Amino acid sequence: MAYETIIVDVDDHIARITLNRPDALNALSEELLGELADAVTDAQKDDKVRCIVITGSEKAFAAGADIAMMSEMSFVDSFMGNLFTDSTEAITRVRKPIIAAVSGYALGGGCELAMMCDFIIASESAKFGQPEVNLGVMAGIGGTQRLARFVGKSKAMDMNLTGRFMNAEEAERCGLVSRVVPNKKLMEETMAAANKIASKSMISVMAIKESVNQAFEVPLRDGLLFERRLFHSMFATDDQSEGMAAFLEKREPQFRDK
Ligand code: DAK
Repeated sequence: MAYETIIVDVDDHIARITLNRPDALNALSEELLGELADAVTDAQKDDKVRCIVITGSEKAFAAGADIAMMSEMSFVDSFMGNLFTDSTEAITRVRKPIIAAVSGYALGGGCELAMMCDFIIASESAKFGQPEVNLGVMAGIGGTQRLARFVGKSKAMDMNLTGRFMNAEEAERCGLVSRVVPNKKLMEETMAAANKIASKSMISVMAIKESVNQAFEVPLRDGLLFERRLFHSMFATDDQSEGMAAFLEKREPQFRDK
């Protein structure tokens, strides 16, 4: 499908989606988030795709929701139109893993989009922030909720109340990003991680994603039961037999997603 605000490349089992509004530092418009939702939904349906990568430019992953667009909006427009809800829910419904590769600014909705992904790999130049307070508003798609779960109450309050930016080193230290890599290596390292995931059994991969996400939804006892039952169910798969046999036979497993 031809898109206006994103670029999609599917290669080697990886769908790589690049946000592409360079003149506005990839600010999130309704069109961009709608196209992104379509692209990840297509990637979910495409049997070739085993992992999804969302990235931006060197200067900006995304500098937030489009302020020019929002400046024209009333409460009624925002409430009745339910702005960004369908598109962001479509992104979080995807069952295949999504990696955010972040360079430069990931602010407001940009930081929130990165947090909707399964994990974030950041370049040394990455800057994260929830500066909506500077605009007389507040975060609206996870900046108070997901960020608090990632980094704890104190830093989530600090980021949201002061609007300050956090650099990559601080973001890694407090658990917002999984790793920081040199600027020039961002895509190489991210694609290596995506390829590693793509080589596993998709049954394990998708079950792991569901199970980790349960940790943020249910009490520990329920989460542990969910994990244990999923673990038990793995013994109904050919990939479990193959994975364990390959280990014992000292060879690489040939997973078939069966
Ligand atoms: N929206 C629109 N345009 C943006 C933009 C944004 N968020 N960020 C940057 N741009 C545009 C600039 O206006 C400029 O355009 P021209 O003037 O060249 O036409 C161009 O990108 C380059 O930006 P700068 O000239 O400002 O570049 P600098 O390097 O000097 O500064 C910066 C980079 C990232 C520090 C600065 O651009 C900046 O502060 N940007 C705004 C950051 C921000 O406040 N982000 C939060 C936006 S509010 C909702 C849920 C969530 C949200 C909304 C609704 N619902 C549930 C309904 C989310 C809200 C937000 O994210």
